[in-house]
Amino acid sequence: MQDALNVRHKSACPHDCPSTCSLEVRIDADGRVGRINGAKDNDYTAGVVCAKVARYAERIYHPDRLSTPLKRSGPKGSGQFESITWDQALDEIAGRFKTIAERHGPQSIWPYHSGGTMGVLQRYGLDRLRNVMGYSRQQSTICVTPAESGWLAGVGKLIGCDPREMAQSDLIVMWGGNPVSTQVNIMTHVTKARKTRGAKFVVVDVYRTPTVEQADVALIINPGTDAALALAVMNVLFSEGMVDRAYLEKYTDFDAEVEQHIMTRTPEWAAEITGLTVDEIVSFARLFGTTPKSFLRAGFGFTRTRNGAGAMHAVSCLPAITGAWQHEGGGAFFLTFDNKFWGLDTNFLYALETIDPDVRVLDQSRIGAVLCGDANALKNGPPVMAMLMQNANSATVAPDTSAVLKGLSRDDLFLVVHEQFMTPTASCADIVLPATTFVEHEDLYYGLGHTHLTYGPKLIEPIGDTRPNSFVVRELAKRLGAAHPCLALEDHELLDTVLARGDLPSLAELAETGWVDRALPFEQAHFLEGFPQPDGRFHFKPDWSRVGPDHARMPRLPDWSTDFERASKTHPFKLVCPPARNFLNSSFSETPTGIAKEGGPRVRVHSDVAQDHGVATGMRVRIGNERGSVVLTAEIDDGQKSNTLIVEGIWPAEAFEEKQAINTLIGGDPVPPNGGAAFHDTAVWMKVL
Ligand SMILES: Nc1nc2c(c(=O)[nH]1)N[C@H]1C(S)=C(S)[C@@H](COP(=O)(O)OP(=O)(O)OC[C@H]3O[C@@H](n4cnc5c(=O)[nH]c(N)nc54)[C@H](O)[C@@H]3O)O[C@H]1N2
Ligand SMILES: Nc1nc2c(c(=O)[nH]1)N[C@H]1C(S)=C(S)[C@@H](COP(=O)(O)OP(=O)(O)OC[C@H]3O[C@@H](n4cnc5c(=O)[nH]c(N)nc54)[C@H](O)[C@@H]3O)O[C@H]1N2
Ligand code: SF4
Ligand SMILES: [Mo]
Repeated sequence: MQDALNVRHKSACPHDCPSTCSLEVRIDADGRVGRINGAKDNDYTAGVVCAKVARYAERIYHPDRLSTPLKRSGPKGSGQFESITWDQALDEIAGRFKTIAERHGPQSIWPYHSGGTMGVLQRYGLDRLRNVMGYSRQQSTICVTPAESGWLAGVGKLIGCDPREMAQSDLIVMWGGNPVSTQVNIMTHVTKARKTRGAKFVVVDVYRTPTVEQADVALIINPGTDAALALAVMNVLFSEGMVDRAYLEKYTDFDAEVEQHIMTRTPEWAAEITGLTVDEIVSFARLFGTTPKSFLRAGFGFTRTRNGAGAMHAVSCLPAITGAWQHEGGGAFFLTFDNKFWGLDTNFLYALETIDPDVRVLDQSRIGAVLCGDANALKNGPPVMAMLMQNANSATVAPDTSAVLKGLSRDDLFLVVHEQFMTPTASCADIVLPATTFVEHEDLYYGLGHTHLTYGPKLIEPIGDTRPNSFVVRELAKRLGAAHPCLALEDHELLDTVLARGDLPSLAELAETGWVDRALPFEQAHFLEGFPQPDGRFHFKPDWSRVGPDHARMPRLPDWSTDFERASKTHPFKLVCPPARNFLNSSFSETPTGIAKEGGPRVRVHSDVAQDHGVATGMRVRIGNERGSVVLTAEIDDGQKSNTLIVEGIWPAEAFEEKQAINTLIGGDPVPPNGGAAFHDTAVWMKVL
């Protein structure tokens, strides 16, 4: 605890944003958190944070913060609760968990965490309790899995070139991401390259985002067609001789079969699929093929579709063909999400050695199907009868929201939600526990979009009677008889221990420096010593069976797959639901500034369609499919292809006229080969109201 007032303290942003900014948090003279800035001396953050975190005090001191444990006093979902003490709450949870485990087996209890905080302790620390008790495990698929699958298929590990190298690039390709809104620090490094080297900035997206507005070249394509564009670019690279054959020979599994296949995927073929012109494709390919220092920065967005893993794989082939990986400022980066890279002793932190491999692993994204008793989603095991949810607002963010709400509201489900706010998920709970925010507890944070491991200390006392996630885990462990050395340590001791066991700086040192930079040496980050694959090569012909169980649906060679939700006569539009700039997933949709800036749920409709349908800005429209329908306000905008509809932001159901949130329309079927949700892959119809 640091008690100096009127001073800036080092911290880290806890949110699910790959920027993981190093922060300077001002504690004002009255002991309250004031303005938050980006750390100037961290060369990735470089003094910049997004506006929503700069005004974080609005969230910390929000009058609606949960401040005491609550017990349901009315019917499920009625929102009627009474205050209870922490002891009462914890005793009741432990008692119910014991009875349920005796009656239905420990696997009928499903501890569940998501990305509300990304701290290594406060997010994943729940796994300690789960592992020691033999409760059902969680496959965390809601965010990165389709992208990860595609990257692992070719590259082999979630590591890549240092993103700070973008400043040394002559061409930066932002593929399927919107960093101006979703990880603003990328733009700092892009801007440097543009200013100092005149670098070109290309963005591939499906609508005119704030990032597209800053691009030199914007490629606006039909949703789900990225692999076709990537293949056609490869085709031009080969037909115009912009290929590094020596590199392909030395570092990849490239062969004649791959080349012949690529030669069938012409710009004409891709133009038809993507909606781009042949010229647009060819000139982008030429720019890429003639710029050695080209940096491919892959986003998540283009992979949130049923053919998304294949799209990531196809896109990741591009720098292997030109050999861009060899150059400083060249190559590619997606995410640094690799245990060995970060170096913490996660075995100890999460009691991993206590895992019983026979315990089933339930898919986080299929929470609706799991709770509604789908045998396949339950892995043919017992029904889930109890849950403890931390950092998760599944009632709003998960796909197939109708099933999620039905499941969370089951009378025979004992639901505990640990939250900062009374979210739609918490409203369904039997017990609601009030949670601290990041300045009220301590943690370590992986910089998933860069290479810093950053420390966030406890800076203020918890608001009201809030407690960190780790407190709940420890207290339940005591009451349930879960014994493991990691559960016996206080947060500070535990973090210090896993740092020491990982040969990293101590917590005291990190408190001084703020972070440790885990960047790899150039040769390793550029895979000049080989790719992290069993044969040391980049794979054009991936072994998808090593990536996930549903591998039979994956193309054997890099390719565009038609295996996704395509527009049809009855569902003529493709709906894409990307993040809102002023929210962070569902978080900040409770802060007045966030709400005011975003305005309300809106759907962007192209003017060609608007004319045909008689829609104008401000009119109410209903969009839907067999999963349900939602009512939104139309906004005419020609930033996307005419059959694409855009709805930004994961608004709570109550923001919608009929109290149906947008994810009602999104399918809960897992994305091949290893799961994940297809948030941007939905075919819908539209009616004017
Ligand atoms: N339509 C649509 N849906 C999407 C997406 C999309 O692009 N479009 N994106 C998807 C993606 S990528 C993701 S990652 C998921 C995110 O889904 P979630 O991780 O569920 O969403 P968040 O809003 O980030 O955080 C959930 C909750 O965590 C709480 N929280 C924050 N810190 C703490 C803490 O320290 N302790 C406790 N107990 N609670 C805390 C917050 O108050 C918040 O309500 O949403 C997915 N859903
Ligand atoms: N302000 C803000 N910041 C955030 C979040 C937030 O909700 N709000 N969420 C955080 C989280 S959890 C994550 S995972 C990251 C996500 O960060 P991003 O990667 O930026 O977000 P995505 O939702 O994955 O969508 C990115 C872009 O992909 C585009 N897209 C959708 N479909 C396609 C397609 O088929 N092809 C192509 N080329 N593009 C497509 C969308 O239009 C969108 O502009 O952002 C994080 N940061
Ligand atoms: S939400 Fe992202 S951009 Fe904003 S402060 Fe946090 S890490 Fe930085
Ligand atoms: Mo995410």
